[in-house]
This record gives sequence, C-alpha cells and structure tokens, in this order.
Amino acid sequence: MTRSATIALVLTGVTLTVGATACGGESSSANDQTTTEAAATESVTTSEAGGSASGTLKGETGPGFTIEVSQDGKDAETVKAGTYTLEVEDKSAMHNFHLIGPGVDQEVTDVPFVGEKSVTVTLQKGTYTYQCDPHAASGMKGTFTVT
Ligand SMILES: [Cu+2]
Repeated sequence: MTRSATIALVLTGVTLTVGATACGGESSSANDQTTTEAAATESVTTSEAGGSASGTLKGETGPGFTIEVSQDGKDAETVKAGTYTLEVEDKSAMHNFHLIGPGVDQEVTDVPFVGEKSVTVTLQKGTYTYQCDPHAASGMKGTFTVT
C-alpha cells in the first residue's frame, strides 16, 4: 500500500507539473504565434490573387481537328497575368490538351481522355501555346499572349 500510494503521488505530481506548464505562458504564446502566422499567410495569398487578374479560361479540344482557348466566350488572344481556373473540355479520344508557356507545361487531358477537367494555372507574361500533341504539327495548336 505504501508503494502504490507513493506512485500515485508521484504520478499526480507529474500530471500537475505538465498541466501547469501547458496552462502557462508557453502554451498561449505558441497559440498566438500559430494564429499570427496563419493570418499572415492568408493575407499574402489573398493580396496576390487580388492584385493580379484572375478568372476562368475555357479550353476545348476536338471533336474535329480543332483546339481553342476562350475567355468570357471569346477566343483568348490576350490575357492578363494571374492565376486562372482552366476548364478543358476534351471531346475526343484522339486528342489531348497541352498548355506550354512560362512556368507551365501541363497536359490537362491526355489522348484517350474524354470529358471535362479543371486545373489551376498561373500565367506569367509571355506567349503560351496550347496544342494537341499528336496533331500539333498539322496545325492543331494556338497561342495567346499574357500581359
Ligand atoms: Cu489531336
């Protein structure tokens, strides 16, 4: 009995010490730091997205030997730099949709794929080429300029 009583006291002491430490300044300051960092990261991300143009681009490949990228229903020729949702509609198992340009080299849909896929792309100033790889040499490609 004496031995288990001692163990119980020791355990209680350890628990109290840990509890006191956790409730002390260390814990709350750690929480404050975490909150501050998270808030900072969020605001940076938001201001970057808000500061540049952003929106949606639509890509279409197939069903014939045609490929295009449009913005607001018009053929995309000039697009502002920023982060975009690129929605690609692949209408044929013969074609793919591949976007190549500064910082981007992405095959959004592969050749056998048919259907829709959405990806996020960050466009920088320069010229981007979208193409169907198997048929790019026969003209199944286009470009747009990012300003
Ligand atoms: Cu093709």
